[in-house]
Amino acid sequence: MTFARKRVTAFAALAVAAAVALTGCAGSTDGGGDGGGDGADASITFLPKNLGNPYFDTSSEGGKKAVEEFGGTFSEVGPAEATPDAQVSYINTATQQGVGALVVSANDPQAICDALNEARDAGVKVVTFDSDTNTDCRDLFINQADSEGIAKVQIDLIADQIGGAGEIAILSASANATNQNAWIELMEEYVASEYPDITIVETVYGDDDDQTSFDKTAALLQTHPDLKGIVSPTTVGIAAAARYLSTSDFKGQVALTGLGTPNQMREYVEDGTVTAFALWNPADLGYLAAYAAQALIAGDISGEEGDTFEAGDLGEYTVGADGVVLLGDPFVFDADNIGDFDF
Ligand code: RAM
Repeated sequence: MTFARKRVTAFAALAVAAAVALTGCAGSTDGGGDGGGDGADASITFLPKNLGNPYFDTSSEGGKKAVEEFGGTFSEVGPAEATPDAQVSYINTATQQGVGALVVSANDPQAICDALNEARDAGVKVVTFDSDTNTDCRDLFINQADSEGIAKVQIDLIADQIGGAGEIAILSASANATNQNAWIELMEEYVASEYPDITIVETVYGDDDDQTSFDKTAALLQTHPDLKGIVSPTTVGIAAAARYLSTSDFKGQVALTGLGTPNQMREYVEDGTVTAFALWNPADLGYLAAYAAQALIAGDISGEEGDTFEAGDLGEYTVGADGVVLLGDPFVFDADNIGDFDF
């Protein structure tokens, strides 16, 4: 219904944003935002769920671009594995260094809260992005898209790809990830209310690790011989599942969708393993998170509902309920448009 129209709008916005955000920092002066001037002491540390994930490489690129625009200092640190408390030591180090802000995607809603609150007591602003903590351990959460919309787009895609009936399974990231768990719960509710002929037979966890995700895909297909489709709401999971399917007898027989980056999924769309999947622009997400952090450091906002701030090329944003700032809508990629994107 409205989705087709949204796609067009989001497409235009993303194409422009991708061009802007991914050309690097060359020639970029202040993009009209008025954060400049008081950004000199803005040292901002990005802490993704783990390192080595192209999704977070791209969000950090966006963050770095923003920090360079407002004249702060950017750094990125993170653990090798996306486990619940692996980020604690990085948070403690940033606190000791007295950085201006931490920008964190959480592997667990609670496990890093004490460390984050110690950082805040020491004057560090805490912005979560992508995967939130509990609300009392951060100043703001930069949400990539409305969770209901993220759940709906993935289920509508798989339903379309399997003809609206049959067994499906979910290949998630790590078992405690706030973002995937919220989306999975909403996907289950949405299937129950909208698609009575679809059954979610199992949810497995690939831990946002390529090999684990690959192995879990193989196991799912063995365990459930009638499986019609897999939904993987993680860029690591969907790419590993696509790689498995692409050289197996299940290619073209078992549908796969979820959340992926165009660069990781391109070959599987081109070889017919995957027809369509969704995401937002991670570069924009990092860019917005960095501007939000800078606005907190500068004292332009405190994170209260109704606070507004300028996010460079992305324009003005308003803080919503529970300290959440929303980037935009998810976007669907398929064979017709995937060539337009490079991230
Ligand atoms: C992976 C991570 C990230 C998630 C994306 C969709 O890269 O789990 O948190 O937002 O997938």
